Parts: sequence; C-alpha cells; structure tokens
Amino acid sequence: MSSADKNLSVFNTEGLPDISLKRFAIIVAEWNSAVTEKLFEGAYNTLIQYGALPEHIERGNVPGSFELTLASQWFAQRHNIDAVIALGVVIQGDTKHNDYINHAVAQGITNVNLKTDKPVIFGVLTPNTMEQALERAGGIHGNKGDEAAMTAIKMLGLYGQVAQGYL
Ligand code: DLZ
Repeated sequence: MSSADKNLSVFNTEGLPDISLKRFAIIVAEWNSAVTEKLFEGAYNTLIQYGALPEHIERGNVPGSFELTLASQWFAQRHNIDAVIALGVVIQGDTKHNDYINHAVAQGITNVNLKTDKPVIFGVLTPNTMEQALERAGGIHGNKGDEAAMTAIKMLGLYGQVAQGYL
C-alpha cells in the first residue's frame, strides 16, 4: 500500500504502552523546513496525546536529511533516551542526489537501530514534488510525523513485552 492509500494519522491504538516515563528525541532536518516543521508538530503532538511528558521530549536540528543518521546515533546512545524519531523530506530533483541521500539515510538509520538496540524511526518523506510532501505533512494524507511518533510508541510497547520474557 502506498501512502496515497493510507492516512498517516489514522492508527490502531489498541494496547498502547504507558509512555509517561519514556524519553524521546526528535531530530528535524532543516532542508524543506516548511514541511519538516509540520512533521515535527505532528510527532510532538502525537507523543503528548498518547501520554509523553513535554519535559521528556528533546529536539535536535540537523542541516539536511543526510545528517539525521549521525545525530540519531548521538541521541540513541544516551542512557536517558528510549526512542528517537528522525524527520526529513527529500524531494526528487534534477540530479540523482536524492537517491543517494534516501538510500544512505534508510541504511544508516537501520544500522543505528541495530547498534543501539533502540527504536530509531525513519520519518523521512521521499516524494516527487513539494505538493506531495505537503499532502503528507498535515494535508489530505495525514502527517508522517504522527505516524513516526506512533511507530516509536508501538515499538516501545513491543520491546516491553519482549523484555518481560527475559525476566
Ligand atoms: C544537498 C541536498 C539536496 C540536493 N536535497 C535535499 C533534500 O531534498 N532534503 C534534505 O533533507 N537534504 C537535502 N540536501 C542536503 C543533504 O541532506 C546534506 O545536508 C548535504 O549534502 C550536506 O552537505
């Protein structure tokens, strides 16, 4: 299913964990900031709506999406961060630059997940046009920031379940 068929702000919220003691970092790319600020709003508001405390949410800014990987790792390595949400928008351009960035960030964030053993969420839009980006940043297709935050919450819930099996 493509994100054109799914509203990014509509989720199944059954069985969500208590996140009132969880600590989050949201990393925001400055490229296409008209869109990434809306992604940030979505992610922040979703965390608050489902129980995170404002003082448990930190924000980090990076110049572009390429830098999301390293900044995510810096935050994820901290003992007092439980999950990281990386937000960016890479719009298809006249060159292949966007392909290199997209692949590097997707692979980089996967590596950070595995290296730190924490949820590091790939909240990066990769649309063909600015219009498509805006449609997914609080427009007709919902907000990728909402979806990224909900993914972080669900992964923390699953981790809690799996960790209980280790006790
Ligand atoms: C260079 C570049 C280009 C062409 N496009 C984007 C984009 O659409 N979205 C984005 O987040 N960043 C872009 N960047 C910047 C790179 O991510 C990175 O910041 C620079 O290559 C560092 O010099």
